[in-house]
Amino acid sequence: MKLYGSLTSPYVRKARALIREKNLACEFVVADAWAADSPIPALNPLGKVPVLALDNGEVLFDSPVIVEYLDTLKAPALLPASGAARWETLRWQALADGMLDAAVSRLLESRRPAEQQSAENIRRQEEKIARSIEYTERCLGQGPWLMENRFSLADLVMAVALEYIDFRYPHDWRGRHARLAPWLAGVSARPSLIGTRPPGMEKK
Ligand SMILES: N[C@@H](CCC(=O)N[C@@H](CS)C(=O)NCC(=O)O)C(=O)O
Repeated sequence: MKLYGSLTSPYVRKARALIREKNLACEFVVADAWAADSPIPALNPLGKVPVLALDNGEVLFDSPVIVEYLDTLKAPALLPASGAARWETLRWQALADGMLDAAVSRLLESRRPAEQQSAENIRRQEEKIARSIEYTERCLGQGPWLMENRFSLADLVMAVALEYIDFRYPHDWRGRHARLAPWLAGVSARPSLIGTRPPGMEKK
């Protein structure tokens, strides 16, 4: 099994961290989706990473599909198999992915030539991120995990999203969300997250 992706993509990091959590055998192939000679469009018509190439020749994309597949390979499952806990976990993943989409969109907009940038688009993306951080803190219980009494996919994907926001859209969200900050510090201290931190990302 081979996972294709870049060291900085947070969508790829979700899969890389899960592979470490579950101690799966998977080769990591560094591939830049934007490069002219990238192998990615031949594997994924959308031209995006991550891509997971299975030993039987099948190829999986995108990150929610890949993490769900990887989670089935070895117990214990980080995504509950059924019931309310499953939908809740998938909703956390949808929120985390949406936060990443907003942070990426904001970053790409801010990298356009100044006269072509849309301040309105940047503001909309920042509002999505602010509301999502607020929502996450509101849902956080007293324990160290987002769901039930154990570490789950919800914690992993939300930690990846918040650390990516620190990396690409640094701002003082901790000042207004005093409970979320220690929660993130706890989850991001896991070896799976330390070992997949992008080059240049500092520990908060
Ligand atoms: N929804 C996709 C998003 C993946 C994504 O946007 N990856 C970026 C890297 S961070 C990419 O490959 N971009 C290349 C492109 O958009 O052409 C997923 O969850 O896998």
